[in-house]
Amino acid sequence: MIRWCAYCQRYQGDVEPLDDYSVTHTICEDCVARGALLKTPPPSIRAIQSFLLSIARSGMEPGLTAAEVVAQGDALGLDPADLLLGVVQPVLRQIGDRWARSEATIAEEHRVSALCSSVIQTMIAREADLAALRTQPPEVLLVVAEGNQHTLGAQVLEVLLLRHHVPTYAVYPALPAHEIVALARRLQPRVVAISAAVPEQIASASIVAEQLAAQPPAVRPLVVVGGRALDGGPSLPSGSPLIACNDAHALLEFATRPRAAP
Ligand code: B12
Ligand SMILES: [Zn+2]
Repeated sequence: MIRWCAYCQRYQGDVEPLDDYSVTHTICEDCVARGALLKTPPPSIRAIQSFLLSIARSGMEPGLTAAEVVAQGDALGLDPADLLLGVVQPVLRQIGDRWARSEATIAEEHRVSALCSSVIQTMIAREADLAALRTQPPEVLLVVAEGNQHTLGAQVLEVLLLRHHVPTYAVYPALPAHEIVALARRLQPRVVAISAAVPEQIASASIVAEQLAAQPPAVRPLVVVGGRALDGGPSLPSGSPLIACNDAHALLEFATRPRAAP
């Protein structure tokens, strides 16, 4: 289930059962601290649920445009990162699950993915100050693992990193391992974040991590792999320099952590 704070309308992460895409409510610590419990909650959770359904329906019928999705998110007062993580992401997961159970057609999945992709691009494009962070020397090099056709997760991460003022150099679609290594040597980011969707794609991320482990400590990045490839639990060989982590907020923490001492 997708959990939102009913008071401040911020996304609070998912709770079991994860394949249930209904929106449930909670109250976040900040709102408790502000004494919000004593006030009547706004009728927001139903609105978020029906917003989610109207995006999902765009797979089958003429439905919403990206501009309309962004405008409705604004009208509901949603933070852009919450819109992407708490609305767009569950819509994509749900269509994937329905497709895996043969309940959705490939055409439906493509339509929903295309709509979500343009919502993400619209979010990036409209934040002029974020664009500047894309041109600075990057703290994070964000790439898609060799062979991975899934780019939307990485795009959501890009928005999240930029909104947290982390200079980010992102490349989609996928890159071969040797190009990721060459880019990392040239750009010298603090973190190389690699998005992988199926377990076989972890091997190329391992190659990147092993090659970059030879860099001098002052310019040696952390190499992190994340994405649905980790669903069955990360299975990295012991001693691998590759870090497996699927938590977007942990990535922010890696991006701001000081480099290892020489
Ligand atoms: C859209 C989609 C596609 C589209 C991708 C379009 C595009 N431009 O991205 C297309 C049609 C191309 C596609 C193809 C395939 N897909 Co597909 N796809 C999906 C779907 C529906 C949504 C994925 C998505 O965008 N989610 C939303 C984003 C925001 O979430 P995310 O990707 O999980 O990313 C978040 C986190 O994982 C994390 N994260 C991601 N990367 C990283 C990296 C780091 C460093 C960190 C810290 C965090 C992190 O942060 C992101 C934001 O929160 C999922 C269904 C699902 N339930 O997820 C299947 C899914 C991912 N696909 C799957 C499969 C099997 C395939 C195919 C192999 C199918 C086939 N037989 O042909 C192919 C080819 C895959 C390939 N070679 O890469 C499986 C993967 C199962 C697995 N892990 O083993 C899924 C889960 C569907 C399913 N239920 O079986 N797919
Ligand atoms: Zn709250």
